[in-house]
This record gives sequence, structure tokens and C-alpha cells, in this order.
Amino acid sequence: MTLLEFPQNFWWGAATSGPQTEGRFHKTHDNIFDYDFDHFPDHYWGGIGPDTASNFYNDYQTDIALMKAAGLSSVRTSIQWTRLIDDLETGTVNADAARFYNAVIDEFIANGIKPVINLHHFDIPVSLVHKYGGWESKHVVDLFVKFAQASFTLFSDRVTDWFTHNEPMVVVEGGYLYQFHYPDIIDGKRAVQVAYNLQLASSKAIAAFRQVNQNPDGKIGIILNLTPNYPASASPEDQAAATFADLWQNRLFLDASVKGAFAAELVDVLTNDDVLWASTAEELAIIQKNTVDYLGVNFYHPNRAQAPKYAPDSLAIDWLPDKYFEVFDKRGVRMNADRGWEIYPKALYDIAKNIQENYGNIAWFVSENGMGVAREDRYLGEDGIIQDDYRIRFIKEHLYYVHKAIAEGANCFGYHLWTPIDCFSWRNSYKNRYGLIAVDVHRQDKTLKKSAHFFKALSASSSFDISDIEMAK
Ligand code: BGP
Repeated sequence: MTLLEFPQNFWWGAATSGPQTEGRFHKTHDNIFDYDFDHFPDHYWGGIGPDTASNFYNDYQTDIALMKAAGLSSVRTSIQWTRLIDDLETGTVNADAARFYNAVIDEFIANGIKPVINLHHFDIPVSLVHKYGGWESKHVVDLFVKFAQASFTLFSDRVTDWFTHNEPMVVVEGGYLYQFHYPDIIDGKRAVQVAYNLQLASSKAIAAFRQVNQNPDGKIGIILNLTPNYPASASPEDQAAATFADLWQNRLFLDASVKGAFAAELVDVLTNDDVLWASTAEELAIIQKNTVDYLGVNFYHPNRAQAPKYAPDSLAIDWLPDKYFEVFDKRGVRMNADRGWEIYPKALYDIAKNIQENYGNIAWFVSENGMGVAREDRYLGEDGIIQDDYRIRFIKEHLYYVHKAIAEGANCFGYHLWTPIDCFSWRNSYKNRYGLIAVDVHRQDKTLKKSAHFFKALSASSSFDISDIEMAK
């Protein structure tokens, strides 16, 4: 037996979001996924959309009891803008929604689970996209701040841990570059403005938090999907491609959120290419002043970057960041075939080192990490428990590198698995299951998987035995 021990008070938890669990019940507004599903159901795996919920809205007490049974000491979810706010222009609160989120927060606390609250998890109200162009609009930035302010006012007496956005880069890429989120636009210049406005929204929300937060222990951060870009080769072209990919995918939000300024190298490229965002001195001062208290880091897979194969001129579109890099699948590596993602746990160590060396060793936690597997009923044991040993191995391997980084001084204070209970996953719907707890969405049956029992022991002892894992031998 070789035990890996983690610090006391380490957060052992899991992450989910409002739009992926609550269901559409009783919402005043539709978000972009509600709308997209109503109009293009074939975008969704099996034609199953956000209406088919794991039912947290009605079942939150049962779900939280199951999360407790899985040993979770903290859980991240999000408040839905489309539920909490009645009038999107003025930011008035819907009383039923406030009651619902109050009850959820109280239920978490009563079960000894720290509620960690995120505000924006891809789920902008669709009417703001149609009326103003969504995140392309600075008016929408200010409407988001009203929603944020309402949330802080209502809940910051009990909620101490807040985040502004989940993976803003996915909003940019999905909605404005690669067509996997509504509005499915391909336009690099507009993507650049969306990125800037998302950063501005985060910084303005942080400023609002510092005015209305009621709790001396209150903290606020941003959740970023940081994915190292490993160059395909040592050639200067591939190295330059990886450097730009890192600037664009990671440093854009990381530098602005932690250091209060966008990376000068990125600003130079965007300026030379004549696609730089429209900003004002006053906005840049807000970004400079309102840096994060800490960071959430979502990590699933690394990227491999190489110099683009196609000459920029052959791109039909005026400007795309793909001008500078191309992401490719490396051959012969370990993959999660169901999701098409490479499995490379050491990347978490590289992320930790980067934060330690280049971002003042700011406090951070793994805010999402996980393994989505299709048709998990294949692994149902005779005892009726899904034997998801692959997930336990995945968790252990990633934690091995978190542990190593902490031993070398990384300021990492927790690990959240995606996700507590199998949930709706955007266009993949229910194809890949990530949960510690299985759900049969038709019968609304929820059962602990083998990984939930593992997680409970992990959380109780803040340690685990690594001796069965190859890398430890
Ligand atoms: C992250 C999102 C989550 C979740 C997860 C799994 O990017 O923050 O909301 O969906 O990815 O990915 P997917 O559902 O696409 O398999």
C-alpha cells in the first residue's frame, strides 16, 4: 500500500451546472440551448434536449442526500440567469426562483456540503442574443452584472465561494468559431470582441461583488479550461503554433483575470491583423483593478498543436485564430474513445507549474476533471452497481500529478470531479456519462456507482492508495 495524502481541508467535491440538471421547469426565459433544441433538435444526441433533466429542480433534496453519500464536501453548481431574473433589463428577481436557490443552498449547508456558486455556464438568455447580439454587446455585459449583483445580494450571506464564468473560451469557440453552440457563427473578429466582453463582464461582476458581498470570508474567481498545447515537434513553426495556441486559448482570460491585463503578445498580433477588440481606457482600468481572488481550472485533455497546413489565404473567412495553429490528434496515445479526448494526466502537473511560476502561485483548484463514458450499463455488476473502475483509475492518475505538484509548492486547494450525478451534456446530451451517481432519466432512478464509494473513502481520509496504478510502480 502506498498512500498519497492531501492537505487537511482539501475540497473533495464535484461540479455541475443549473442548466444541465434543473430542467426547464418554471423558467421565465429560454437560454440558447432551450431555443436551439426547440428549433434544431437534431443538433442533440438522440434528439434529447435540455427538457429531459436529471430533475434537480424537483429532486434536489434526494440528489443532495446522494451527494453526501458519495462523500462530497463541496459541490459547484450555477444559478441560471434565465431562472433568477424576471426582467432582464432591470434585473428584478423572480421570487419563486429566489426561494428555490435559497432552499438549495440551505440544503447543501444542512448536509455539510459547501455550496460553490458559478454565475454563467454557457447559458445566456436567447432573447439577449436576438435583441443585442449576446456577448458581442456591452449592454449585455451590464445586464449580466445586474444578474450577478442580484445573486450576491440574495445569497452571499451563506455562499462564500463564487465564480463569474465557466470556461468563457468555450463560449467564444462554440458560438463564434467552431459551431458547437448557438448562435453557431464563424467569425474571428466577432469572436475576439466576445472574448473581450466576457472578460469585461467577469471583471465588472467582481467589482460588484466587492461592493455587495456580505460575508468576510467571501471570495470570487473565474473558472478556465486550461489545456496545455504541446508542440508537434521542435521545429520553429510548430513551436510558434503552440505558443500562439497557448496565448489564445489559455492566456487570453488567464492573464486578464489574474494579472489584470491582456498578454501584450496577443494584443500585438490582434492589432497587426486589425481584429483587436473595441475597448475603452475606463474598461481596461476596471479589468486591471478587479483581478480574481482564486482560480478554478477545468482540465479534461491536452492539446497538441502544429503549424497550420493550409495557407491563410485558403481560408474562406477573413480572420480566424486558426491562421496560427492547428490542433491535431497524436497517434498512439491513450484516448477516451467515447469522447474522442486524449488522456494525459501529467498535463495537470504542467498546468500547476505554469500557475506557480507565471501567475504568482495564486490559489486554485481543479474545478472539473472527469471521464465521460457511453452505455455505462455495460459495466453493471451483479450487485446492481456500475463497476466504473476506469473512472477510479482516471481520478487516481490525475490526483497523482496534483499531489506531486502540491509537494513542489503548488497552491492547489481542491479537486472537483465532473460530475456528481449523470447529467445533460449540451449537444452530447446523455451520450457520455460522467457521474459518481448513475441516473435513469426515464424512471428517475439514481444509484451510486463504484466510483462514488471510492470517492467517499477518498474524501473521508484525504488520501488514497496509489499502489495499483501503473505510474506509481
Ligand atoms: C465542460 C463543461 C461541462 C461539461 C463537460 C463535459 O467543458 O464545463 O459543462 O459538459 O465539459 O463535456 P461534454 O459534456 O461535452 O462531454
